[in-house]
Amino acid sequence: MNAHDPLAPHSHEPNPLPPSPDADLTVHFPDGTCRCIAAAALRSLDFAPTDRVAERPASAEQVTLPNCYIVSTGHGASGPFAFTGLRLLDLVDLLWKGDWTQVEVVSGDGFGTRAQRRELTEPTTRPIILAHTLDGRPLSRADGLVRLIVPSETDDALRQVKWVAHVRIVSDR
Ligand SMILES: Nc1nc2c(c(=O)[nH]1)N[C@H]1C(S)=C(S)[C@@H](COP(=O)(O)O)O[C@H]1N2
Ligand SMILES: [Mo]
Repeated sequence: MNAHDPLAPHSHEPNPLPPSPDADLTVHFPDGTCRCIAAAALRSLDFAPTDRVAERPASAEQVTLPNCYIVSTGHGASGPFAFTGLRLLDLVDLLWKGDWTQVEVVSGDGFGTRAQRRELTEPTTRPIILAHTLDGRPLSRADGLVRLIVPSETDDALRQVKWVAHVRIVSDR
């Protein structure tokens, strides 16, 4: 158990330093199992079908969101950026067919956010994505490597999680 809960409110002073060179992502399932996904597989969408999900959902594709800003009250904003990545919803649908109610996304430096199922499934042209590409180029480790982009969050950048290390699919039921 971490001394500090990464999903609890935290300071919005950004951490400029990547926590580790390792960028692989661990996806944790509601049944207690987990699966390691290489950052490269997010780009190619070439993960082997699991025993849980036989086929890739028709919607799984790379999405580019133009005009993204990383806005932080007190220390300015940067952008516009075009981030490309996989919808968080598509990652879940690719890997888990059972019940789920929310998804927690936590970085290697202990910073995280959660999204409720409703937020992920509502139709929108600006979905939450796991971005691996910034303005057409792979995200550098310093820029986050794999970064959650939440277009609806335009305040303290608290949901724009860099260095995503864990995606936890949670079922309350
Ligand atoms: N992993 C991680 N992600 C993070 C943070 C952090 O400390 N660690 N800080 C957040 C905050 S408060 C801000 S303002 C932005 C800063 O993003 P930037 O470094 O790309 O400007 O990252 C957000 N994402
Ligand atoms: Mo921030």
